Amino acid sequence: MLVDRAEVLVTSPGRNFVTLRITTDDGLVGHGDATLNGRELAVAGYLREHVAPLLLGRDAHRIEDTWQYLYRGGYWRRGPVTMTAIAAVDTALWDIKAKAAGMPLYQLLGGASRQRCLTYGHASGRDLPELFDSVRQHLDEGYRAVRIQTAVPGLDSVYGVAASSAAGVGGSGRYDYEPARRGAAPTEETWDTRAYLRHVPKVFEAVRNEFGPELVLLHDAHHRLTPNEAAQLGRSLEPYDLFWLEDVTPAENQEALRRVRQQTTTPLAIGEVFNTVWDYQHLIREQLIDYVRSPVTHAGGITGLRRLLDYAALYQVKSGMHGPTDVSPVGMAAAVHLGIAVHNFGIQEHMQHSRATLDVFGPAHTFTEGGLAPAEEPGLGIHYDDELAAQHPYEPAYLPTNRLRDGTVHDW
Ligand code: KDG
Ligand code: MG
Repeated sequence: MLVDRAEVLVTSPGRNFVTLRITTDDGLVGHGDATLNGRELAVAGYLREHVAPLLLGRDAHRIEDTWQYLYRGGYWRRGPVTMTAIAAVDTALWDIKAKAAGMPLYQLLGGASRQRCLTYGHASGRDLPELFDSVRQHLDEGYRAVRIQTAVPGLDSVYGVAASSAAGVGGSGRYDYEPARRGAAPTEETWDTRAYLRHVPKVFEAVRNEFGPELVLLHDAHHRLTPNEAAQLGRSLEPYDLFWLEDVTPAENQEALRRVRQQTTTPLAIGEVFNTVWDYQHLIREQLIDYVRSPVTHAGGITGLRRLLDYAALYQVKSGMHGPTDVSPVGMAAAVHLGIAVHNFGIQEHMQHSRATLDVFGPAHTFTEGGLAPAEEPGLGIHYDDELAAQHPYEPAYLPTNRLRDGTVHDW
C-alpha cells in the first residue's frame, strides 16, 4: 500500500480550509486537516513543496515512521506550520489505515471508552438578554455545556462575542462567532483589562441565577491577563463553579501558571496554540493545569496528540480539544475518533460549521444528547466534494489584532 498521490486542497466555503488528500496505489483515500487560521497558505506551501514529494512511494502503513521522518528528518522541529503539516499527513494515513482495516478509526485506537464525547458550544451576547437567548438556543439544540463570552461595557468588539445574533454562521441563524475576517490585513480591536475583570463575574452570577447549578459553564480569557490578574479572575469566578477557565495568560511562559494555580481552585485549560508534548512538559508534570487544549490538527495529528494525552493521563490531566470553525470537519472527525477512545477525555469544543462547509466536507459524525459520536463507517467518515470545493476559492482572511487604549499592541 504505497502513497501514489498527495494533493493539497484549498477551499473557502465561508472561511478558508486546507486539506491534505493522500491516495494509495491500491486506491484508498485519506484526508487530513491542514488549516492554520490566517496562515493557511504557509502550511499549503510547506506541504506542497517540501512534504508531498517525500511521501510518494512510501508505505502508507508506516505511520509512526513517517511521523518521525517528518519531525526529526526536517531538522527544524515544532512550530505551528510544521506540526500542522505533520498532523495532516498523520491524520490522512490513519484514515487510510482504518479504511484498509475496514473499521472506523476509533476501533484502531482501542475502541470506544464512552458513548459520546461531551461537547460545549459557544454562547455569547452583547448584553444579558442576548446572552440568555444564546444559552437557551444551545439548550434547545441539546447542549449540556456552554462557553460564556460577553461584551464588556466601553469596548466595541470583544473576542468570542458574535456581532449579530441574526447573521449566524453562513446565514444559518446561529450565534456562533467567527474571528477571522476577510481582507488584506487584520482588523484592530481595543482592550481594557480592568473593565473586563469588573464585568465578567457579574455575568457569570447572572447566568448561574438564570440557568441553575447543573449547566456546565466555561470561559476563555484568550491569553490577555498577567498571572496576578488571572489569579484575581479565577478567584472571582469560584462561586460560579466553572468547568474551566481557558488561556488566562499568554501561553509561552509556563511559570505564569504556577502563580495562578497557587491562588485559585478554578480549573485551568491551556494550549490551543501549543504544538507538541514539550510545550506542556512542566504544566502537566507539576499539575498546574487540568485540561490540554491541543487539537489533532495543530499538535502533530492523531499520533502527536495521543502521545500528549498519554503523558497527561499520568497526572490526571484531561483532553479539551480545540474545536472552533478553523478546525475543519476533517479535524473534528479526527478529534471525535480520538476523544471517544482515550481514557482521559474531558470535553470537546464544537463551534458549528456553516452549511456550505458541511456540504464540501460531508462529515459523518453525529451530535446527539449533548455529545459528538464518530462515524461508524471505515476510516474518519469524510466525503470531500471537489466540485463544491472548487466553487469557493481562497480569499485572504486574518484574525484581529488588539491594542490597549493608549495604542500599545496587546495579546489578542
Ligand atoms: O484561530 C483562532 C481561534 O481558533 C481561537 O481564537 C478560538 O480561542 C479559541 C477557542 O477557544 O475556540
Ligand atoms: Mg480558546
